[in-house]
Amino acid sequence: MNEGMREDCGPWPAEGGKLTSADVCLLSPGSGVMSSGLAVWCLLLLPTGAHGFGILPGKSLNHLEITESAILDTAVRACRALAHADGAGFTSPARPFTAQAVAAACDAPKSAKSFGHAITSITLRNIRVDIRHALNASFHFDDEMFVQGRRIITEGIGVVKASNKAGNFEAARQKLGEILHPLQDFYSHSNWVELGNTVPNPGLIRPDAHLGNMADEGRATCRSCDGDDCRGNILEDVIEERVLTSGYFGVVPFLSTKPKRKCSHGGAVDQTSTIEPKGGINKDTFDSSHGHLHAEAANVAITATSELLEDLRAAAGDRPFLQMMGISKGSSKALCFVIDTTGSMSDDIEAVRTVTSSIIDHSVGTDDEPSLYILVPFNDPEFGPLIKTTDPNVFKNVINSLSATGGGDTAELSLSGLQLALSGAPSNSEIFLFTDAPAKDKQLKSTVIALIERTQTVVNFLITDSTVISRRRRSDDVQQRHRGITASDAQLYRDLAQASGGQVIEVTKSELPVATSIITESSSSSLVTILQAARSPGKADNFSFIVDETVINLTVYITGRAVTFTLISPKGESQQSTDTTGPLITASQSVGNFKTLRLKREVGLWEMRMASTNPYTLKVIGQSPIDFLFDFVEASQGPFTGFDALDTRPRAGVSGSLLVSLTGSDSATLTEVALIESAGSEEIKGVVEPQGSGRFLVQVDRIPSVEFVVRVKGQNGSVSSRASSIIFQRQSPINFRASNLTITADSNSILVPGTPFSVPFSVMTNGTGGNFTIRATNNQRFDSTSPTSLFLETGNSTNGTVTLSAPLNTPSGTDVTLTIEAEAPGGEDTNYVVMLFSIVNTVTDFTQPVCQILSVQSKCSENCSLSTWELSVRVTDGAEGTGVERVSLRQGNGTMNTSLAAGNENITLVSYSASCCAPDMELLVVDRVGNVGSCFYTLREDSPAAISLSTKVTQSLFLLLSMVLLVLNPLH
Ligand SMILES: *[C@@H]1O[C@H](CO)[C@@H](O)[C@H](O)[C@H]1NC(C)=O
Ligand SMILES: *[C@@H]1O[C@H](CO)[C@@H](O)[C@H](O)[C@H]1NC(C)=O
Ligand SMILES: *[C@@H]1O[C@H](CO)[C@@H](O)[C@H](O)[C@H]1NC(C)=O
Ligand SMILES: [Ca+2]
Ligand SMILES: [Ca+2]
Repeated sequence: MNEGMREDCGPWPAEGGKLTSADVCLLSPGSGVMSSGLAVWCLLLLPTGAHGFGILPGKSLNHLEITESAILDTAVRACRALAHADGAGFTSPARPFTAQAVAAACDAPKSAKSFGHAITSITLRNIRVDIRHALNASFHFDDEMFVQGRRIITEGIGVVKASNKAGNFEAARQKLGEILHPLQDFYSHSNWVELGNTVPNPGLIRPDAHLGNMADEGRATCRSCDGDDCRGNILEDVIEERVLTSGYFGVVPFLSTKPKRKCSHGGAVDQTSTIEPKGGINKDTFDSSHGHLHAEAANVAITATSELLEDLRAAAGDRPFLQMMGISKGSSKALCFVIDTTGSMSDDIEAVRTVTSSIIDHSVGTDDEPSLYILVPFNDPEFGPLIKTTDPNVFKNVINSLSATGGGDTAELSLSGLQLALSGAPSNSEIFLFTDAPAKDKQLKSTVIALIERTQTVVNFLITDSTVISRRRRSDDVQQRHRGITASDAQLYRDLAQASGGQVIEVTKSELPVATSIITESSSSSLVTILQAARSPGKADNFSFIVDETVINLTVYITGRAVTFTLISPKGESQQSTDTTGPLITASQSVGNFKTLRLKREVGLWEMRMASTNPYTLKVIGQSPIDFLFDFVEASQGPFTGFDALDTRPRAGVSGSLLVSLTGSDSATLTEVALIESAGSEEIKGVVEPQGSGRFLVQVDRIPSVEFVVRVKGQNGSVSSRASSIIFQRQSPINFRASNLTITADSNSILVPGTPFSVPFSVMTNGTGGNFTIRATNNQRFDSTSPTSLFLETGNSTNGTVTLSAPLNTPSGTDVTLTIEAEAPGGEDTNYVVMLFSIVNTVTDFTQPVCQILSVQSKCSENCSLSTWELSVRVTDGAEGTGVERVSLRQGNGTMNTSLAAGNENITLVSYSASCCAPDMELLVVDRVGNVGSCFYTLREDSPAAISLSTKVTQSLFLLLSMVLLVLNPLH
């Protein structure tokens, strides 16, 4: 691993063995001068018109960039370690790293999109801290809030580790983003850098490490700046005695809480800096009070971020850590089934078994292998649990063990099952729901739609024997069950499918095995949506779509009865639905109401003229590496500019913003983003502003009041050298809705099992007032209380509180998705807020496991390759510890065995033997709550006869140091 780091770092450094930030490979490449600004407050200083996160090319380095840079670096190290552990080679991508290049280097090229999603999710949570907690000093290490800031970070680390351990990666990402903010702010807002420190403060991420010598309440720390020049405003004795302080901050003029003779944050917004001692000490940008130290602060912040990530990586293990980052082998997609297991479903379950086996057997070891398998069974009155595994054989067994029984009356709990799946599947998944019955839990419809919109997940329904009601009724069904789905029952499923851009496939049980081909296709990696539309009631309409040269396997799905169409290719050839042969459709399949057409590969503008008066849906998909991700974001209303990702519907009829990322190509660029009304063709185009790293901020004048989809167009730069670079088109399959209601809730806390947890929220309407229905639903079936209605007056906001209680035995790392909905009188307008909370038991174990040498044997001779050395070590977690969870070899290529001590399960015995040519070894020891220790042993070359052994128990934090030691004392 140190070898690897050197590769990335350029010449490995270190004068006098001291690790300085300039030596660490986490710096941006080739830049003697850092670009610029730890932009917490720097956003503020941007001239109006420069929207976004403060990224001015070549100028500023903000939270987003610091975070992304550290994530990319840490992912590369984890991938390298995994590759080496698998005996494979690893080629580091060229700097500067991009998500695309890192995913490719990790041998997971299909993960570009989910890696991009993870980075965005983490960084948006980081940025949110400036918007939601702008004035909470603890989140920014302002006002000398060192202990409080450290508590936010260390508690958060515990949550991230528990969530990772439970495989709840989205919860881990959100918490991680939130705690990286104060971690990074520390280096900009405190005097750590002014004290001459060039490495991170270990006390910030470890509760048992010393945070430093903090200034007393009454201690004077600053004098006024000399005009604009704030260099040297920190008092000399503070520097000499290495006393830690930070700037005070306040935005309200004449209401400063700054004690006498303390430093201020500084800058135009900070009103405390106008009071003696004037000026400030922040290093947010080059223009800040201490802007001359901006580059130093930004560098240490990157290193600190990487160290925190390394600690999480060591606690989780490389593979789960990479999963948290969205990087996994295979398709990087989940195969997700929600299955009715009531009495009549045995044929359907059999079809699921067959298609699952076929997908697994054909894809294992390929890029199409699902990275995650999810199953949610539902019945009546039972449903769930959600079963999640990365092991295809485990999943096969789970599917094989399903049987069809029970269910009572006809209707079943399909939406409860779907709610579980939507809360447990990664964002941007595709879910397949199998049933032959109507939903018994229709009241969950709006909750399910909220989850579809927020997770951007597609739901397909495979409904069998929906048209056989009369036959079954006449027959003497043993169970006397009235199977079948009426038109209105089916409409519920159609509405949900339509909201998500999925299909409702209605077939007989015997036809189902044919229809499952859609599952096989959707599980293929790099599937993109080019067009998705629906007309209900049906009407003749023309749809056009652009096919670019990166698209293969162009496929059209049509659902609907007796739907006719004419297809016209870019070259003007045409083929009708009634033509059994023709130039454009290379293959087709029709089963039930579902038609699949494979199109000839032809680049350019295609047209589909639908002629049906029956309701229909049309979807055009293909395979291409180029895709996009987006979130609705909202400009901050607070003192700081910036954008916050919405957990709600956007506001209807007013301007709005989207943050769009292109994935799968470093050379692609976005040229157009349009919101298209789903039922018609009205388009609202946005203004696209590049933000760097493949991100674009899009401003639209108006978010439609009716359902709409998001379509992007762009150009793939890699072909722009060619005379005619073809534009690409992608569409989000999800149909979004906006609302006149605003609903806000704080989503920033941790649930403790057994303790009721309050979620205050407020609702406001811009439309007509009245009595609004309130619904609070959670996917864990935790007890909850909430108002059932609230009276709202136009323009005024009304508050309510939801209380959630997690049972005492809820395991740490569990998460719960809470949806709070508000529905206008008459039901025309609904908004919601979807929140994810982690449940964590109070952590009392803050110490890492320790190692103790039992014996060393070395028979090393002159020729090291002829001799071996052996070591045995005992690892324990102390009397108060949670116990040793995992021991792994971090360095050394010898053979390691571990066992539990006879009669004492709290002691892990490690035996290690290696060639004398490999004299170093390092153990990583992790306890059950994720405290990481590392034990390093080396045979010194200078005394080969009498082996001297250096033992050092280190935290992962000090790993870099021990690696430097290794590099400085080369053995060969
Ligand atoms: C996609 O196309 C390739 C060749 O172009 C073919 O080998 C493959 O089977 C197709 N995949 C699907 C799912 O149709
Ligand atoms: C919001 O209010 C406007 C004006 O009252 C109305 O036209 C529009 O349909 C409403 N939007 C939604 C989503 O209800
Ligand atoms: C409220 O609605 C009016 C008219 O529809 C619109 O001009 C205004 O911007 C809306 N305000 C908000 C906060 O949505
Ligand atoms: Ca039933
Ligand atoms: Ca411990």
